[in-house]
Amino acid sequence: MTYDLLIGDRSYSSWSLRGWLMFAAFDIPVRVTLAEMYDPGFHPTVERWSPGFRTVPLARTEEGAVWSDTLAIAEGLAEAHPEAGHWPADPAARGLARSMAALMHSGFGALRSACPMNLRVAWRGFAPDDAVRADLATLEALWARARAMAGDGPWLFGPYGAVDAMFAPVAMRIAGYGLPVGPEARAYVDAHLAHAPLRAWRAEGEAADRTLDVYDMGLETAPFPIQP
Ligand SMILES: N[C@@H](CCC(=O)N[C@@H](CS)C(=O)NCC(=O)O)C(=O)O
Repeated sequence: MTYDLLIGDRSYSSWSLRGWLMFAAFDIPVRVTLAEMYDPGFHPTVERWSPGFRTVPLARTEEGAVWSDTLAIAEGLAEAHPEAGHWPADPAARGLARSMAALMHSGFGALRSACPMNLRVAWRGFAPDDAVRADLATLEALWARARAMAGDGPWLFGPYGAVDAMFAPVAMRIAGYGLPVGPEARAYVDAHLAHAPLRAWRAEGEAADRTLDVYDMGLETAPFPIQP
């Protein structure tokens, strides 16, 4: 079974990254179509894939079912590929993983709006305000709670799971904006920076060579910590 996935610009679309990782990090074949963000054709393309929806990512199965939204993609794939391990097998760990993925989906608004994902550059001199620091404190506490339940492996519950795909863009923000986190959280960020699928995604975004000025923070830049 090969799926189709509609994504936005790889360097900037954090939700597309999450959706794509739900396939790529679990060795599930996927054919990607790019809809360039801020282009007049973007929303009409999304609507053609799934009338009434306006955002990427969108996944389509060979049978024509469409999953809009990263959580729908995670649940659709977990149902179709139970052996892939999107969620932890242990019920308590699975409950926490699902809760954390849901919180990532609906929360951390301060961090998300102050630090848009940008995989093309790192920013120097970004000063997080109290709201961003509070989001980071929540993240660190939840990550530590998950790691306390983790089996073998560097990810939140040991092996890579859907919850790690949900947090991958946050890890990229911590790396790219130099956000202050403790050593445990930093180790988790470093695991994402070294993750082969994420590196491949970033390299493809670089190759697209399309810089969107709307994501310019007006700060001094440095090379992004993952190098090709
Ligand atoms: N909750 C959605 C969020 C998707 C989302 O906001 N995607 C952005 C790109 S990163 C988008 O398509 N924006 C276009 C728009 O909002 O019109 C998900 O989980 O997939």
